[in-house]
Amino acid sequence: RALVGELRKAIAEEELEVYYQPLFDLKSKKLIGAEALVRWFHKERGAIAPSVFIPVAEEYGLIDQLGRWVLKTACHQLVAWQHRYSPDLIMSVNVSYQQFGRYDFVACVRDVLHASRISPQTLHLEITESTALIDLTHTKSVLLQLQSIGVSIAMDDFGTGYSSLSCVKDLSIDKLKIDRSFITNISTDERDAAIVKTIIALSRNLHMKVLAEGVETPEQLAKLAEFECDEIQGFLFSRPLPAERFESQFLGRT
Ligand code: G
Ligand code: G
Ligand code: MN
Ligand code: NA
Repeated sequence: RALVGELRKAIAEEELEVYYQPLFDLKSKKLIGAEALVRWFHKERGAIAPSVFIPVAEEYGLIDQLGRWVLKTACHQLVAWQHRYSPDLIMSVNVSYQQFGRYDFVACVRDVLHASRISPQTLHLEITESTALIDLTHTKSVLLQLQSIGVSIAMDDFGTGYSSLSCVKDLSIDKLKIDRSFITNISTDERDAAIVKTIIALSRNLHMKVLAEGVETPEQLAKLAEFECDEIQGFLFSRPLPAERFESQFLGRT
C-alpha cells in the first residue's frame, strides 16, 4: 500500500505528533497525568486515524520505530511538565505487541528513562490482554524486569480479551483500564453496571488500581463514583490534546 511509504517518511521526518489526554483521580478530581496518543497529520490527506496507520505500522515492521519515538517524545514532555508543575505527574504510553515482543524492549525503556531522567515510577506502560498472552513466559519476565526498574504496567482495554482473568491471575499488573465498551451503558444497563462493579472489586482484592476509560456523561461518572473507581478518563473531561493545549488547559492554572 502507498500508505506504508508515506508512513515511513512521516516517521523519519517527524510528521507525527503526540497528543495527550488527561487522567484524573475520581475522588479528588485532581489531574494525575496523561495518556500519550499518536496522531498523524498528512500534508495532503489531512488527519489519518491511528486505527488506520497503527495496523499498517505493525504489518510492515514500522511500529517499533514509531513506538520508540512516541515513548521518547512523551517522556521528554513529561519531564518538562514535572519540572514546571508537579513531580508526581504520570505518563501512560501504549505499547504494541511487536514492540513488547522484542528482545531489547526493556533495554529500550531503560534508555529512554535514562535519557529523559524521569523517575521510573511516573512512567506507565499500557499493554493489551492479547499482547500479554502471545507468550506468557516472555510477558511474565518482561513485566518483572520493568517493575524492578520501577515502571508500572496497565492492562489496556481490560475485559475485551479472551482470557481477562487469566491475565490478572498469572501476571503482575499495576492497573486495570476498563474498556469503554463496558462504560458506555453503565448508567442504563444493569448488566454492564454489575460487570464494572465486579472489575473494580477485582482490582481492590488484587491490590491493583482501576481506571474507567471513555467516560462521556455525568451519569456514567456518578455510577463510577458510587462504585468507587479510582481513576477516570474520557471526553467528559477532555479529548486528547496537543501538548500546548494540554498544558494551558490542565497545568497552567495550578
Ligand atoms: O487515539 P485513538 O482513540 O484514535 O487511538 C486509536 C487506537 O490507537 C487505540 O487503540 C490506541 O491505543 C492506539 N494508539 C494510539 N497511540 C498509540 C501509540 O503511540 N502506540 C500504539 N501502539 N498504539 C497507539
Ligand atoms: O485503546 P486505547 O484505550 O489506548 O484507546 C484510547 C483511545 O480512546 C484514544 O485514542 C481516544 O481518542 C479514545 N477515547 C478517549 N476517551 C474517549 C471517550 O470518552 N469516548 C470515546 N468514544 N473515545 C475515547
Ligand atoms: Mn490506551
Ligand atoms: Na483502551
